[in-house]
Amino acid sequence: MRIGIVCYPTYGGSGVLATELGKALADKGHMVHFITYQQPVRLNAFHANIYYHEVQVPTYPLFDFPPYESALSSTMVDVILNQKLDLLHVHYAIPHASTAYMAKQIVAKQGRVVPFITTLHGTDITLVGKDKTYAPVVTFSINESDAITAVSENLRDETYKSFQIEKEISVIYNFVDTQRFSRRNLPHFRQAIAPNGEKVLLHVSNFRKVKRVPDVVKIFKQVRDAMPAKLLLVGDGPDRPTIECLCRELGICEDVRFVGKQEQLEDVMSISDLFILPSEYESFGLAALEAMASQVPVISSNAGGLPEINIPGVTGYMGDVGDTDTMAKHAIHLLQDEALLARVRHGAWEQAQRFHIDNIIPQYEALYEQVLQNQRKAQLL
Ligand code: GMT
Repeated sequence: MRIGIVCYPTYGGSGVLATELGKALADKGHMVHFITYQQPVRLNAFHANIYYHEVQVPTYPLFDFPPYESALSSTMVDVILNQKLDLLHVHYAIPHASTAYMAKQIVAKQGRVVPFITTLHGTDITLVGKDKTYAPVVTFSINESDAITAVSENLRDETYKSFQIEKEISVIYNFVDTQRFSRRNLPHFRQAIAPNGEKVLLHVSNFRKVKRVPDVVKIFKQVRDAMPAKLLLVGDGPDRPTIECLCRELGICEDVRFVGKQEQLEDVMSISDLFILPSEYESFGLAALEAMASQVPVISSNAGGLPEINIPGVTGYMGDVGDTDTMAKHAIHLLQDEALLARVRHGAWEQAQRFHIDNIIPQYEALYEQVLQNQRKAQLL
């Protein structure tokens, strides 16, 4: 198949997932065309079946807001026609679903029928999409999609609750490349981070409010009071100054390391003992899954889709949003009991196998086939 993938190219989970999906489809022989305003972060090596089309947004003194959506739709049209795409798969509803709808209408005028699939990722529904300034367009463009997927049952249910959706939403979970995210022994790296045998706690995110990174710091403070420990904070974002202030207030700066945006995440996960994700909402929690594949148990909140992947006592533990005491208590208990820790590490690894890339990619391929078949049937009518 010739597939166009549209996503945010930055460090967000939706862009990561879309890029990994495109790479996996290319490995299986499909021709994959990424249409984004910047090279996606995980698209970092040459692949014979992968093409990249940059969306250029020309500006003009009249524009306070350069019309990105128009530029994106026009680029989609260009790629559909010139690369003979069979379908478009857009990730994150805003504005990708409405721009795909526009592109579909434009090429239809030229006799080309190109279906589009929208994958809902989380904040496009639960935070931004619900806002009444966007909701009518989001509702319309989701309903106009030829197929809709959500990355967890929770996100599917939230979408039905928040919008008037007339179509079926299929759940296709996030996936992990368990070859890449498999625990490796990296003694020098571990020694550099935890020179005196300290436990290593890890958090990875875009440091937005929804991630509640200050809660990570509060949980860590309690763990560090109970045992020697280090905290690695991977990523960056708007809450960083607040987080740094909190570390200073709590007097734990020397044990907290901000390591910025990391591409070699698998290495960081390989030297970690616990992954902390106390989010206000998480449709799935891709980073937690990557941690599990690396045999790192997860201490998380029980928000959104997290209970669908983090099983208490098996892969980690959960607490209510904001209940840092409970999450810290679980973390300390787990880290102090070596036998339990070994069991939960194995449980986390086993759980990650359920979301193995080889189990999930065929679900997307089957959906594409179904959509193309529906389109052929509709053309015969
Ligand atoms: O939260 C992020 O890291 C960004 C966000 C995005 O859409 O870029 O991630 C969402 O999509 C991921 C991939 O499907 C999910 O694993 C995350 O749980 C989800 N984030 C939220 O729901 C807050």
